[in-house]
Amino acid sequence: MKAIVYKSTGSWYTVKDDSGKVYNARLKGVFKIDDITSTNPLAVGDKVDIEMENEAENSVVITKIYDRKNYINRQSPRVKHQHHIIAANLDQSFMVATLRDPKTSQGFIDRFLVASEMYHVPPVIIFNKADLYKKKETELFNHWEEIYKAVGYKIILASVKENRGISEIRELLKDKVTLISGHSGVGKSSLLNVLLPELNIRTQDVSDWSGKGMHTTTFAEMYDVPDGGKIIDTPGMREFGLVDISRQELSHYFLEMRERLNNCQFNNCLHINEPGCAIKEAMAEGEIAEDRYVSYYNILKSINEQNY
Ligand SMILES: Nc1nc2c(ncn2[C@@H]2O[C@H](COP(=O)(O)OP(=O)(O)OP(=O)(O)O)[C@@H](O)[C@H]2O)c(=O)[nH]1
Ligand SMILES: [Mg+2]
Ligand SMILES: [Zn+2]
Repeated sequence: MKAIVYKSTGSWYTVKDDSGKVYNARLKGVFKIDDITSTNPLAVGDKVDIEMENEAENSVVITKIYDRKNYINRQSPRVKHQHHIIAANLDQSFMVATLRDPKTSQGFIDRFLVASEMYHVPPVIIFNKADLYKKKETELFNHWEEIYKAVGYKIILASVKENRGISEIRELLKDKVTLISGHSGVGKSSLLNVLLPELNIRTQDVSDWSGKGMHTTTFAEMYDVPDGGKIIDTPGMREFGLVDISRQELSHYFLEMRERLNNCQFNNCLHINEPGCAIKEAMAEGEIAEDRYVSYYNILKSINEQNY
């Protein structure tokens, strides 16, 4: 029987079959997927085969894991060199960012965008808590909006509290599998709660997403969108550790750099101080934002330090 993983707590999984029936599932034996060494072999969004194990307890075993269309992977915050798959088989991902309480750094956003390009998951950046933005934050938002729109990313200004930007976000969800990520406290679960108000009744889970900042989301979990589509809430992350990336390929994941790479004099140009660098030239002419270049440079340095 086929099913999809809706929640993973480590050793136990919640899966749902085609008819919408939910089971507790565990993995049978040892699986190695996609040749990745990860802390979790199975992630939310994975497609699996299940067999009934104990009808009374509604428990099943997972006997097969299907190939992934894609996945988002990040470096385990605890163990370097280990990866953690956040979710699999995604159509898009939302980065929920805030300019106040807490403030998301541009470096964090850019790392997330690099990962989105690496794993071929189209990103949307949602700036939440717009109700809290004063002049300073509004100017910063306008500045970033200009930068990211020029690169080709979709930016939405939202306030869950004041119901701003919500209908636009709801439109984007239709018939898609969407991952929501971002720092802790930016309002991911609150957003989910306004998008799916009936969730409150359906999940009967009071501890996970009270939205009061007292309990934070601890496991990734997928929810069905009534009009079609699925949405995955994730625990907030402090940093976004990129994995499997070489210094040479990094600029391919900055879209405004990718389209200019062929114009660099050297084909192994890292765009630092090589002669005839098209990226530095484009920056001097204001075609590439300095802020984005700074992110590029900082990520490049961090790859250096890991000795890739
Ligand atoms: N002012 C304001 N507060 C908001 C808004 N959206 C969410 N909050 C508040 O921000 C706090 C954190 O919201 P959560 O939804 O729990 O944040 P989260 O991103 O799910 O956090 P983690 O589960 O820890 O990753 C709560 O107190 C929310 O009420 C908003 O648009 N404006
Ligand atoms: Mg949450
Ligand atoms: Zn260059």
